[in-house]
Amino acid sequence: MSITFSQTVSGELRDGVLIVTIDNPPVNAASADMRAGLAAAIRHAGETETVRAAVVTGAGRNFVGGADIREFGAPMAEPTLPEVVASIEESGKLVVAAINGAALGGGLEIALACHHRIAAADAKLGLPEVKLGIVPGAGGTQRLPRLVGPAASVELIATGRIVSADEALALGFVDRVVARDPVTEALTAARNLAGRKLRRTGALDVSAASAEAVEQAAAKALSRARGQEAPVEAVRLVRSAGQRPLTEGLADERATFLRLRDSEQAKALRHVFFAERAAAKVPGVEGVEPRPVRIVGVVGTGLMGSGITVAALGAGYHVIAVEQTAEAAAKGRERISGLLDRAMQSGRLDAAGRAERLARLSIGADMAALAEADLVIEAVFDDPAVKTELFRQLDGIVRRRAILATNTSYLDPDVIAAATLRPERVLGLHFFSPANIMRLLEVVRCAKTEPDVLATGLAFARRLGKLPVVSAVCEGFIGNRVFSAYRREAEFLVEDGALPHEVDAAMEAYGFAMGPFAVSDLAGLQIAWARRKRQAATRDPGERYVDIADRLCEAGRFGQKSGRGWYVYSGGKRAVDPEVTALIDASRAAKGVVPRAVPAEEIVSRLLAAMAAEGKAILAEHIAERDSDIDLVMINGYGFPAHKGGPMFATGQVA
Ligand code: 3H9
Repeated sequence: MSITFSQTVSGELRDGVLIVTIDNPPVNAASADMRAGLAAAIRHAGETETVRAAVVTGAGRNFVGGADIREFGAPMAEPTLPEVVASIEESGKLVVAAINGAALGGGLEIALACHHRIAAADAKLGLPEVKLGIVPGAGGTQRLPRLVGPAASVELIATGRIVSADEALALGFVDRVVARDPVTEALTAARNLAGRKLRRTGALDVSAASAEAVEQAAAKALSRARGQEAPVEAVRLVRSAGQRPLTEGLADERATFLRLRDSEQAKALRHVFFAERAAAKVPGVEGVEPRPVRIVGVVGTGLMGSGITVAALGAGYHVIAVEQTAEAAAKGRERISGLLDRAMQSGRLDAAGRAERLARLSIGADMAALAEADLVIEAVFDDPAVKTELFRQLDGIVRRRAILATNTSYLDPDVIAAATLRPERVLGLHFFSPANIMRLLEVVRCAKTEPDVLATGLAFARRLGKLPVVSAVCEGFIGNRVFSAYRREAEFLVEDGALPHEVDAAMEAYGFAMGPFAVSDLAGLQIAWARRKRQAATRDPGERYVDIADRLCEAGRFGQKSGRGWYVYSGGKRAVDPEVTALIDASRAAKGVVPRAVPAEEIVSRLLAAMAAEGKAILAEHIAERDSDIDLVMINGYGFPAHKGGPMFATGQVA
């Protein structure tokens, strides 16, 4: 017999056990209706004599994806999640969580309050609240330490890391992992455990951990938190869990959660969360079936090509990599194995994984090998003649349905596509370096790219674990174009009177890992110099132009690699170089500019405004689909701090 507790929660009594199913698509979020239904179900179990125990599970692929983030802007309706969670923990009847899929945030908090937890092997568990600029608000910071200790809790909660069911079992916050159907297993557990003393998580002591371990976990998590408040608060709350009664810890956690929920950082991170989901919706491609891709061809195994190869191998593809000569191919193989070695050193890969990946790679100097590939990505030198010739050649080698992608940063992919007989199968896949690590992938829709070709590019990017953002064709696509505007304004600031290190310091204080001049030095000044020279003939003479970077290049200062650029480098450390300051002075004097002090606030606001203005132009030209796509590109490809929401959000341009 089925019992309806609310629109999203129902129950079924089986052999004295009430199976409570949460069915609130798409992710079973803890909405007001769901909370009311779950509370009613637990009450029903407690009050009904024929019910010996309850099992809580989710319908579909998720257990509970967390609190309903869409409700965060409005006042919370009763019952609150902490109230529901408390009613589960305090229930007089056994409650077992059958974790069938993702148990995240408030979803995991529900599970932690249950008296026993059984997870499906493919379930994902975690408290990712810090990624939304908040801390767990329904007991996560107080109950997790009671199950796994403070050091592991600090690591999990302050980073928001999501773990597999096996890891959750090893850590101690699930009791059992089953290959299939956790509900059946939970029913058995419910029958076995019903009537015995309930194990209430909140009543457990926080195990003593070495202060050093907690300290280390906190330092590591916070080193990546630059300027974000939530991880700091998460660490504080977890630390306090063992030092005061549960009720006090819960009250502090709740107050902190409510305060952070309304913070600017949380608003910005919510924007980023929904921006990522919006970016997946590409007009004209929804419902379009991608072409099957099993074998990926990569032309060129330099820095980019080898990174792309490693990313594709990591996603399970077979890769055919091609170089111009056998020697270059041998070097490419070395580079690729080197990247895999590094992944092993950092613990991301084991020896068996490395061997298995290399077994899926073939590398040589024969272009004809690409006849087997379903998708070929070129990552050769960014020269128009080289690329168009290559595409012409590839056109005659690959299968009819194979897709051709260019990784160009600045060349016009429409021109490259036009060199082929089938431009409709050409698109841009603009990876960011290092391509095996960076999450952003600009998927460039050329004038003639067919919808299923674009859909294939998007599906490929997702399988690589990347965040694809679609861009139409323009000089630099979304990212480099906005970044150029940023860099240009940074140079205006220097010409006006700021010094490069002052500009960098202001942006680093804002939240960037590196300011624009430090980034230029890291990337190298030559590519931008070449581009400026290319554009010189068509540049509007009335346009403001700062020639300091040209002077630096003429002086052989190409950035960090040459030991000198905007800064001088020794032992990897940057320092202000008086020679550069003199060069800047001379350039200002030549233009009759009297330098003035530029305050940090002006530096930040002008640089944000420059990015946003370019973003608006990009939208007006239909290069980007939506303002939030621009924010995602700048956050994931250019180090814009996520907790500031991206340049469009930060300047109030987002609708
Ligand atoms: C929290 O729990 C606070 C508590 O501690 C305290 C409370 C008091 N709410 O990602 P997908 C939407 S904070 C509302 O593509 P998948 C999403 O926008 C929360 N909506 O699916 C999208 O909508 P649309 C902590 C949500 O299968 C649709 O669902 N939890 C929520 O690839 C599909 O999303 C998290 O941070 C939500 N919580 O992945 C987990 N979640 O179709 C956040 C998703 O209109 N969620 N939506 O664009 C996830 O990580 C993934 O969605 C999940 C499923 C892994 C669950």
